Amino acid sequence: MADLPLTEVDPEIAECIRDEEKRQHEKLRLIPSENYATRAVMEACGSVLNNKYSEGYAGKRYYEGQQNIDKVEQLAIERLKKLYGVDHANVQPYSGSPANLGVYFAFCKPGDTIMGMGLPSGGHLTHGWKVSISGKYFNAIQYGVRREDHRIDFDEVAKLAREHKPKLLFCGATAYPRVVDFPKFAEIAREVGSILVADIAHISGLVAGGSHPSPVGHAEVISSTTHKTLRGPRGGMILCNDEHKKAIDRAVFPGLQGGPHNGTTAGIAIAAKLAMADDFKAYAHAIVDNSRTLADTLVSRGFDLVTGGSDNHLILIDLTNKDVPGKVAAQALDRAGMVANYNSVPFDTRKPFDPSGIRLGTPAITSRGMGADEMKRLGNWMADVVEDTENEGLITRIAGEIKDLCDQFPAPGVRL
Ligand code: DSN
Repeated sequence: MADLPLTEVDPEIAECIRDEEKRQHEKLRLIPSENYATRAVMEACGSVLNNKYSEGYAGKRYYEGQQNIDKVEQLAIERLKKLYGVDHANVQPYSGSPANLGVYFAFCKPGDTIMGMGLPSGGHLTHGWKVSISGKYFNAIQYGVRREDHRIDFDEVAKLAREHKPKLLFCGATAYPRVVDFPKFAEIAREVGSILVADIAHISGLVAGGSHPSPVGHAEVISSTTHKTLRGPRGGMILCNDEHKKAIDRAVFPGLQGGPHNGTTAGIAIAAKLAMADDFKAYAHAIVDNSRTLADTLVSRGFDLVTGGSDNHLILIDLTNKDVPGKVAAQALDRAGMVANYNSVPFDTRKPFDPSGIRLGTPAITSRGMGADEMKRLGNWMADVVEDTENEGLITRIAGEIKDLCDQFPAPGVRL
């Protein structure tokens, strides 16, 4: 069995993968944290690197046979250092949540005070939300956005920081459609003696490509996933200056994890190399341009966007004025070939599992090469569906039009 292809060994799983390839080809994938990893990244993830254990760091491993793994990890580290202009990179966190746990473990003890953006305002679970270990093991203080414009409330951030003096101040979000003002956060962190952590999971590709300001020089520690706008494998990374290198490395291994996933490490190295190429800059800027065009189209069709628009890769729509719950809208959009996720909006009066909004973004459709014309068509299709969620005739027609569009823009890394 060991040398037989998947289709023979396990036809059921082979069929699931084929169906997923078809789905990823024929739908417009709008979940802002998703993308298409390049074919080279996928090859590395599915390679023999999967077979090797390598606890430790290059030159200091607990297993023999690291001749190739050490090279892979060093390439990933050196490329990320160059790409982001930092002293050090740890590429071993299994994903974004373990990366953030690594940061906590490097600097905090249980019960210490930390501060981050609340989940209902667009922050991540691991920034101190009460159901997450970050909210249970630490004294987590949460800041939010202003009620009037849904922008980060820096008066509140400064007031809470002065009052609680958190050891770590997290900035960065999962559902915030605007630029994160890193210098402002850094000023507050400096004043109260906190370490500023920038979680750039959503925007690491935009930062690399120059379409979002960089936190380097402002945040002492930067955490991220590697598979969102950066377009690498499912993984995580922590970037820092030399001062924190030892603490971060120790926290990730042996503090938190065992052996790194070496195929992923190779994928990160490839993604970092590709992110240094000129066409990546064009891609990163196109993501933002597309998001703005899509936001404008949606506004012209009467949608109420959180903060009124977008200047990154992400759009958050409050559907209250359309009288359609987020879940109903997201399900109708999926049937029509547009895959977004239902999402709470700031000060939502509905429950998180049945919220008022939908969240969408342009990374994956930009990776397919789509531009302004496609964004305008998309915005109008979305409006038609959300305004008539039970019209299955309309939904079927739009699903067909979307499939035709998708046929003209092959998805990278997806082989049908
Ligand atoms: N919260 C996930 C997202 O933004 O989709 C990432 O962890």
